[in-house]
Amino acid sequence: MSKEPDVIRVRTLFLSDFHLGTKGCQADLLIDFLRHYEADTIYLVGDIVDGWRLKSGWYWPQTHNDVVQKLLRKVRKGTHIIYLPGNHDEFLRDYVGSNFGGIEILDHAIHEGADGNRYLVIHGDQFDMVVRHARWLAFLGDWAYGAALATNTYVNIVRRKMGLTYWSLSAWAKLKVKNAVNFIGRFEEMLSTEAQRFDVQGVICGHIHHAALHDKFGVRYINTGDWVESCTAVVEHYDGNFEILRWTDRQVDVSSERRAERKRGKGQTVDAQPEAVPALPSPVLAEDDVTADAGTCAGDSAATESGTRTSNARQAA
Ligand SMILES: [Mn+2]
Repeated sequence: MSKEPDVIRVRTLFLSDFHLGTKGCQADLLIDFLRHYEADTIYLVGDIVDGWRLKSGWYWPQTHNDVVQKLLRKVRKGTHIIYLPGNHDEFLRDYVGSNFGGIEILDHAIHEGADGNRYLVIHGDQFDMVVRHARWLAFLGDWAYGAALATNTYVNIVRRKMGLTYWSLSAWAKLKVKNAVNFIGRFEEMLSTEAQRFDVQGVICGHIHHAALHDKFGVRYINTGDWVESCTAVVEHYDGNFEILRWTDRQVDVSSERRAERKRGKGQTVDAQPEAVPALPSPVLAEDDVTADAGTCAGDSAATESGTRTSNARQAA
């Protein structure tokens, strides 16, 4: 029962949006995933611990502890872990540059890919303000973009000091844009723009709970998804290929394997090698789904393909 599963070793793991400390966190699936994968480097791409929620009531079951222990054990076994705080674990931004139990805290990082490309790794909430006001910023030019980024940080520090909840981009998007697909597309475009400003070939982020991997905006855009609903992770294999894994699909396979194993009789070793689940192709929305409400944003035309899994861009982001 406690037999270690066959472990897949990858070059890098990118994980985000665990929201530990909330009931939504799928800690059991996450622990199962962490048992199956070992990596040279793990990037924790923000919203790992949900500090905003913890303040309004302590929720910290054993499984959430187990996730933390599992990560610390990996550090002891030689994995390099880099933690890039998000908006829900923004309290850690005060510790950027520090090291906790071997876990390095950074605001953002540049990942040198095995494919020879460089990737900006960042949670992504830094762009909420820009995504919201993209329409105006396009008029006002480059300085406004920088100003919006700075304002975003400032506003959230003030909100945090006042004990307010985090203002949610995705909740706003649902109300305001009617169609969250527009918002996902804008977010993806903003992050891709930022990668270009950093003069790198791609960006790897989280925040909107919508796993993705594409090159629609001139650079590679990779989103790690979340462990509240979609249970997704991004791996970089040693050959340089990136892949989105969906662990909920994998769970189905695990239980059917177990059933098959029981039927065949005990004592037999079943090859429990988890198969990588390929990223779902982004379904294309009907053109008339895109409402005129946000129609003037520069990114909207390209946003229509971003997919129908809009429930992933949840209020927790
Ligand atoms: Mn976030």
